[in-house]
Order: sequence, then structure tokens, then C-alpha cells
Amino acid sequence: MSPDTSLQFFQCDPSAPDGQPLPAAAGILGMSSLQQPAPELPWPVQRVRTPLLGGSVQQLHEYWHSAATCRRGRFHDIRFSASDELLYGVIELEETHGSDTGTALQLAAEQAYRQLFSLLETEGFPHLWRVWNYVPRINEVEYGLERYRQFNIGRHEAFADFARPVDSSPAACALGVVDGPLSIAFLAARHAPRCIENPRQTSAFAYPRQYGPRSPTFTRAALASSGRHDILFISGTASIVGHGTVHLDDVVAQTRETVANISVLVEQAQRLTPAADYSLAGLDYRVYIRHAADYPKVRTALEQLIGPDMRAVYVQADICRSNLLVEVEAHGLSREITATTI
Ligand code: 3EB
Repeated sequence: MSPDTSLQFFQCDPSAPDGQPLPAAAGILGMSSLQQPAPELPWPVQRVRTPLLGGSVQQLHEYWHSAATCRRGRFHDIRFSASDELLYGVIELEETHGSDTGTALQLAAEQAYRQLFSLLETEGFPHLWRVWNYVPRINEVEYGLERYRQFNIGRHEAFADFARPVDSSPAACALGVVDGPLSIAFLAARHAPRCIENPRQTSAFAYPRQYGPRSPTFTRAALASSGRHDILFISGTASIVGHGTVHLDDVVAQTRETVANISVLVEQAQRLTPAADYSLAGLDYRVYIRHAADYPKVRTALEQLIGPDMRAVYVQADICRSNLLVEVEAHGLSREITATTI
């Protein structure tokens, strides 16, 4: 049988005493690392500058991998790695200068996304599946506008310039970190994923203006086929119903509402691909908690709803609305989908 070239993900730390061996380096597209400082490696690494809560050294790295051999390259400020089907890249930009047309963060966001879209055009991977955005001091107000909203203006501008329809945006997350550059990692492919919206929530690209002059550009979940599997990406999900935050100041109720939102997305993915076998308990989670002290409560609530053996990495980070206390993202591979299971 030919090797399975499906996109795979896993956590492992070869330096840990019980660490699993790394897969063949040639097949590693890239990784995100919570290790400070992030290690220098031959593939692109997104350094996520957030503290790990209650985790193990193994949880410091999340690898994206396929059995296919990857070619590695640079494009302006982007480091990337590509197989025949998939491209993973990381861009980190300092906020160097504002101008008449925008703040330094807005222009950095616009510049990062312009580079990203140019790379995808140049390399022929037009379809963005998943983007991870980390924005320093995301809730701070500068020049009268919250920094997350400045970021949204720049991102939106680049989407518009590259004629990217916002209603087929990637799955994404946008979190706040204390310092460092704007950091964006992305996974793109030759073929398009299916976008899934959440009927309990206004689509983010259609949020009303009260959340900022330009809407965020992400879809609630994306479903993509890869090799013998499908992969489901659940975007950063929070305690939002319609477009409003619910359960102010109640982190446990916010956690429950978040799971209700994720559950609707999983049901829809399952309806679109009945052979896939997606379930809440079968996904891999990353949980962002605003106040580290809330970690035990959030973890208990999630394990009650999803299962005591749920696989999750917990980190402290700011969430993009100052009234949100928790945000949860997830991804999962389907069961092997063969001609007989479709
Ligand atoms: C929300 O539902 C919460 O700006 O890319 C979640 C996922 C959120 C992605 C983004 C923002 C983003 O609006 C915040």
C-alpha cells in the first residue's frame, strides 16, 4: 500500500524521557511551539508566546505532517514548507510604522496577509484552510481603537485587494499575547475546503459595525479532504450567540456555551460526511483561558461535557473581546474514508 499522505498532526517531544520518536523529518510541514524560546528547526515554527497551563513537555509542540516529502522555502518574510498538496507557512512581522492610512498594527496585518496571498498565488496553493493569528496586546486601545479591530482592518484590506470572498474565509483563531511580533501561521492547499457556519451565531464576516469598522474574516469551521482522510478544523469558538457575548463574568457558563457552539459545528460536519465519525470526544483541543486562575474550573467543565479523556492543551492568552474569558479551538481527522465508506 502506498504511504498515507493525509495531513496528520501530533504532539511529541523527542527530548522528553517518554517522548515518541519524530516522524521522518522530510514529511514535517511545520509546527507550533509553546516552548520559550522556540527551537531553531529546518521547518517553519510558529512560536506561540503564551504560558502552558498544567501541561506536559509533550504538549509544547504541535506538528503538522504528511508522509509526502516537503520542499522548504522563503518568500519575503514567510518561511514555508510544501508537499504536492499542502503548504504550511509562518510569518512574523514587527509593527514598524504607522502612516496616514493606518496604525502600525493595521499595516503589519495588511502586509502579512498580502505576502501570504502572494505566496499562495505564486506557489499555486490558492485555498486557505486554517490560519492561526497571534496579536500582541490584542485588547489594548491605541489611537482610539482596540488593537484587535486595527488588525481586522488590515486583514480585511488584504482580503479585498486579492479579491478573496469573505464568505469563503479560512477557519481561524485570533488570540492575544503579551509581546513580540504579530505572528501568523497558515495551512493552504490545492483544493478548497467546505466552509461550515454556525446557525446559532452570526457569521463573523457579517458582524455589525459595533465590533469594529471591518469584520473578521474567518469561517466557523472548515472541512477538507486529504489523502485517505478528511480533516475538520473548528475555529476559535467562544461564548457568543447571535453576535453578542453571553454569560458575562461567568467562566463556567461561557465554557458550556462554547461547547454548545462546537457541538453544532461537529454535527454539521458529520451530516456532510456521514462516514467520517466525528465526535466531540474524538477531537484534539486547544483551550485559551484569559485568567490562569480559571484553569481548574474550565478544565472540569470541559471534561464533564466532552469526556474525562479528552485531549486538550490549556494555555493562558487574551481573547479578542475583552468580555470573553475562554476560547476553544479543535481539529480532528475523520475515519479513513475509502470508496466503500462514502
Ligand atoms: C468570535 O467568535 C470569537 O478574528 O480570526 C474566533 C476565531 C474569534 C477567529 C479571528 C476571532 C477570530 O468572534 C473570536
